[in-house]
Amino acid sequence: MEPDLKQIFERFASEATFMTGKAFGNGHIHDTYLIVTTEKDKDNFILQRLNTNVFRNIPELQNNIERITAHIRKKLSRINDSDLKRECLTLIPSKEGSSWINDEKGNPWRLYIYIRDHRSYDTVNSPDIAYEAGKAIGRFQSQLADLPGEPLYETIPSFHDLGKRLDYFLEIRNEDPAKRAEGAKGEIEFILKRSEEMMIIHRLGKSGKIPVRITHNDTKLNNVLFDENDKSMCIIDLDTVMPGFFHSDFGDTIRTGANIAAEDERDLSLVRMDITLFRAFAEGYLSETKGILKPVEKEHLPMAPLVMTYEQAMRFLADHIAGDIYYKIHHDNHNLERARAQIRLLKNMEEQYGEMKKIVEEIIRH
Ligand code: ADP
Ligand code: GN1
Ligand code: MG
Repeated sequence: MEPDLKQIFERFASEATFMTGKAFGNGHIHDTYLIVTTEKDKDNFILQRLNTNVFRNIPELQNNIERITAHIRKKLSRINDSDLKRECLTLIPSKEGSSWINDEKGNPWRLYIYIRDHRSYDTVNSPDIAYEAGKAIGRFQSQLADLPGEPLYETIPSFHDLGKRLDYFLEIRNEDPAKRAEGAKGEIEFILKRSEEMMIIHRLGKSGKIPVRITHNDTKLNNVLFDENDKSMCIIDLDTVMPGFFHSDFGDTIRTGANIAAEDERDLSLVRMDITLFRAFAEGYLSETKGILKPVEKEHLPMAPLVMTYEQAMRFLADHIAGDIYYKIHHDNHNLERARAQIRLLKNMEEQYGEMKKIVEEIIRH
């Protein structure tokens, strides 16, 4: 049954009148709705039913987001001409003063101001947009580098812990609950063959050589919103902002943004990383972070997109084998197709790895 969006919306202190509500965006995790309001001079809103299968502790999750947005807003408010409603997510409290509510079935919901007049991309073909996205990720990381207080709550434990991801992958392959392992033999083999090589950043992190930072951890291109001039404006989807390695963010933006095909492209001949876009992302990212990155972090940046593409291929494949229990899917075998496209992308990155290293070295030298 469709949720009663009007009734849920009215439990928040938006001071605007509900006109329409409809499903919105291409996110894989939450149920997201755009709420259009009657008054011309008031905001529209994004209402989300949170995925409690993925996020187990909603109070801690929301507490993280309150802290993150308050910190960024404080920084923006010191800059002339900042547009606080467009450059940072704004949570609207419920009428009882909490940043989320539970509906009668116990499902949690939250409300954000809709970022008006934004542009959003699943893929890009313009180096200018790639540069802007890289810059936005770097800026976000540096904005949060001095977040006061306790470490952020780990909303999904071991989210980018490749060792644990691999353990789960092997477990689910052995268990094979949906009897799909046989049909994905080649893909499974591909993943297992690279398990040692792809562990490099993870190992350096575990041994303390790569520092733990505050990172976004889900820097898919469509989590960066752009303004009407294609300047990067706001980073959204803050649910996984928590301790992590800078590499995850750099790597995932390139995995999604420098791939000229869709994340789930079925025609694998279309899937490849555009090296010009890679350069633009790296230039944008490093323009904001060159001063804070340690030499060991810089040295391993070129490997980050490969590692994140590998991790994503493994995650999609594991979810296919598990019987599609994590990601929203739109048709049968969707997770397998996604995994295949990521595998193809990784192969293509492997071919271009030498060039990627040269480009990063060049940018750092200048
Ligand atoms: P998911 O975790 O499911 O990806 P997101 O929080 O990323 O959920 O939201 C899904 C989509 O909704 C985004 O990709 C974006 O298009 C849109 N969206 C989310 N929040 C806002 C906002 N405040 N303003 C405008 N669009 C938004
Ligand atoms: C999910 O929430 P969304 O759609 O931006 C996932 C990411 C994956 C991505 C793959 C919390 O991102 O980790 O990289 O799908 N988010 C979570 O498309 O698992
Ligand atoms: Mg998202």
